[in-house]
Amino acid sequence: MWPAGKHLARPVVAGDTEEDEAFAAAIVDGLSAPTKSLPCRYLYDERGSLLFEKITALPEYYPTRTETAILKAHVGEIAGGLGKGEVLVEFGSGSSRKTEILLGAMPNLVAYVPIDVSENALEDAQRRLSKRFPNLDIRPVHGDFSQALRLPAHLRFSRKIGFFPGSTIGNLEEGEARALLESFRNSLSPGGRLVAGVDLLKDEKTLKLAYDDPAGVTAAFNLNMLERINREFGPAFELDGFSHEARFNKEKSRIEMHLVSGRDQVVDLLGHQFAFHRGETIHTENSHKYTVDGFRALARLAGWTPNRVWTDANKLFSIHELTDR
Ligand code: SAH
Ligand code: AVI
Repeated sequence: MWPAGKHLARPVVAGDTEEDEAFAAAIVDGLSAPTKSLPCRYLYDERGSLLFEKITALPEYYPTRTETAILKAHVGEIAGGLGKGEVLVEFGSGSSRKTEILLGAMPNLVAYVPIDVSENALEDAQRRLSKRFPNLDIRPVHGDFSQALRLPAHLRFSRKIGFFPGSTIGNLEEGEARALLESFRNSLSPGGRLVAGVDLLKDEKTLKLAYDDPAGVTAAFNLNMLERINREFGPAFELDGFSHEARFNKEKSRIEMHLVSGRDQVVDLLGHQFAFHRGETIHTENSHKYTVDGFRALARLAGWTPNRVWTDANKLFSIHELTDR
């Protein structure tokens, strides 16, 4: 039996899930294109989520500690008056560490719904949070946050607050980012509110160091994409044949992560032969950097009303409050 995916020359294997099939199809599509790429959400398997957590503690990776400091400094304003009878929905929740700051200031929340593609990250976060907040109803959703939100029946009619920290919005192209903010508005309406963390445009040197740290943790995070493919569908990639590169694309105001082929090589994967010439890359992630006004304009295009904005003194990072009215 053969799957329906148009490029998928691979038999369905017993035990394959829909998720495996979607990943396999994305690999074949991405590596068959003239400019090779892989969707960045596949960076986050169990190992990828652990490596991302290590990135967040690096001295060069300023976003996490800066956003955390902004949240701590302004939690009264950000969360004040919110939470009573409401559901907090977090998109791409990962470790939910920043969420703890908000949860501490929202004692009357009805439920917390973390959504993530990384099952391990969701499980670890639930374990930790249920110890710290034993009375909180935690309802993890394992899945893609770009899909329409389906809440358990008893929560469907509660007012919803969205939380989208980490500048994960920056990982989407402009059109996709607008569509995602629109879909969040639909999921959170009526009377919805979104608190979103957005990394700000800054000098190239700071940006490149944040995405190419000397300890090589970001390189390991990026190369884990190939290791994951080898684990799930391989062996296919020779890991010494590829290296990590972080590029600043000034025109598009973004850092790009690439995996660069160090030699001419052919990779045998999923019934296909993917040819790489020396220097050719697989584009694995974009991380767009916004200005405060640029993000507010994008939010408006998605139908939100931008309200308050909080930043740090050095204007490295911003937190935006968007309302649905
Ligand atoms: N919110 C956390 C984690 C940010 S890392 C923080 O601010 O530190 C991005 C997170 O989004 C990861 O946990 C990753 O697994 C998740 N993610 C990425 N793409 C996703 C998608 N399409 N749907 C759901 N989760 C996604
Ligand atoms: C999750 N996301 C916003 C991170 C970022 O900064 O774009 C992922 C990351 N990639 C490399 N380092 C961190």
